[in-house]
Formats: sequence, structure tokens, C-alpha cells
Amino acid sequence: MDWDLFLSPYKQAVDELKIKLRGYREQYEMAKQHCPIEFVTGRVKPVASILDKARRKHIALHELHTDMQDLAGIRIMCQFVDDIQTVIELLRDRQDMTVIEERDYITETKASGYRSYHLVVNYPVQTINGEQKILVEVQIRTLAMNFWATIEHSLNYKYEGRLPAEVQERLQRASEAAFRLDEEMSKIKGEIQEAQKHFALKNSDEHDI
Ligand code: 0O2
Repeated sequence: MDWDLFLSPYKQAVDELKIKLRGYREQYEMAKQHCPIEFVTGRVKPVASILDKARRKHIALHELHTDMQDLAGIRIMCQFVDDIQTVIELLRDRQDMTVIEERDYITETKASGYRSYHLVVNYPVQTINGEQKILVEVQIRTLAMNFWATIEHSLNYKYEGRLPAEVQERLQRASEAAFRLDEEMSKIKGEIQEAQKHFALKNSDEHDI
């Protein structure tokens, strides 16, 4: 299997989507509106993880393009929980992709404590052999959800997926704390936004000098 060749349209999709989604920030800034997107990251799944997941889920290599939906992954981080809904709507409205699946791990928190909203989109990339439709998994989460998921992911890596019960319990409590942090931030959202507007204005004044 030539992995570089197989994964190149996935890399193309990730690169294009990072640029397109980051473009929203500038638009919101120009419109002087609160931007629901704090930052965007993306990656193509490393070959070792692809092989590992294919083995675990009994996916044949020739079925990867249909059965492994996160070969291309985009992550969108938001400040507030209700920004997530705004981002979902922005994505559903786009003409350059089709949402084909949605998984709401915010309402239905995973047993691990994981929270995030996942969309699987069908995204066409133009290749020298014509158009190729690529599945991309888009994960949308708040900064607090991302903090938790990043730490949990590294701990899982460290313990090779076998977290001691005590660590699991701590992670559960940390997940609840992240949930409360999101709730508190939502309550003071208005005040935070006023402060941010003031800060942006002050910065633009300084740039004008
Ligand atoms: P990566 O690239 O290391 O993040 P499955 O993969 O079996 O869990 P499925 O159906 O393929 O499930 O897709 P799902 O659950 O919508 O999304 C899987 C991805 O969501 C994972 O990718 C993680 O990025 C994230 N995720 C899901 N559950 C958890 C969790 O409990 N903790 C953390 N930290 N992340 C989670 P991968 O495959 O792990 O790859």
C-alpha cells in the first residue's frame, strides 16, 4: 500500500478546510461580532493509528475510505457551549460539503467523561484524476472540553489504554469540573464579550498610532 498516495487527498482536504474555517475568524472580526470559533486544528491520521484502528474494528484496507471516517480530522475550538450550535449551523449551511452524520457527545457524555460534538462531512477535493469525495470528521468542542480530552488522551497513551481506576475517577471528576466551568462561563458570557470588545478596540487604537 502506498500510504503517501492514498492519504494525499485526505491531506488536501485537511489543508483546505483549515484555511476555509479559519477564514470565518477574519469575517467575524471585520463585522465586529463575537467569533464562535476560537481556533481550528487538523490532522491526517498517522498510519500506525490507522492500522491499529483497522485491526480493532475489523476494517479491511480496501474499505478504509468508507469505513474509517476520521482519516481526515478537523477540530474546532469554541469559547462557549452555545458557540458550538452556531458552528454546527455554519457547517450545515455550507455549499462545499455535505453533513452525513452527527454524534452529540455533549448531551450524551461518553462513559469516559468525553464531551464533544462530532460531524462527519462529505467533502470533494479536486485531484488530477477528477473529483474525489472524502469523509472528514469534524469535532467541535469548547476550550474546557478540549483541555479535558487532550489530558485524557495523553494519559490513555501513557497507560496504553488501561487507565487505573483511581485515574479514571479523577478524570470523571475533572470532566464534571470542566462541565461546570463551561456553565459558569456561559453565565458571564455577556461580561466577557464586553471586555473582549474593549480590548480589541484598545488594540486597534494602539495600532493606529
Ligand atoms: P485520534 O486521532 O487519536 O483522536 P471510536 O474511534 O471507536 O472511539 P468512532 O465511531 O470511530 O469511535 O468515532 P467517534 O467516537 O465519533 O470519534 C472517535 C474520536 O473521537 C477519537 O479518535 C477521539 O479523537 C475522540 N474521542 C472519542 N472518545 C474519546 C474519549 O473518550 N477520549 C478522548 N480523549 N477522545 C475521544 P481516535 O480514533 O481516538 O483518534
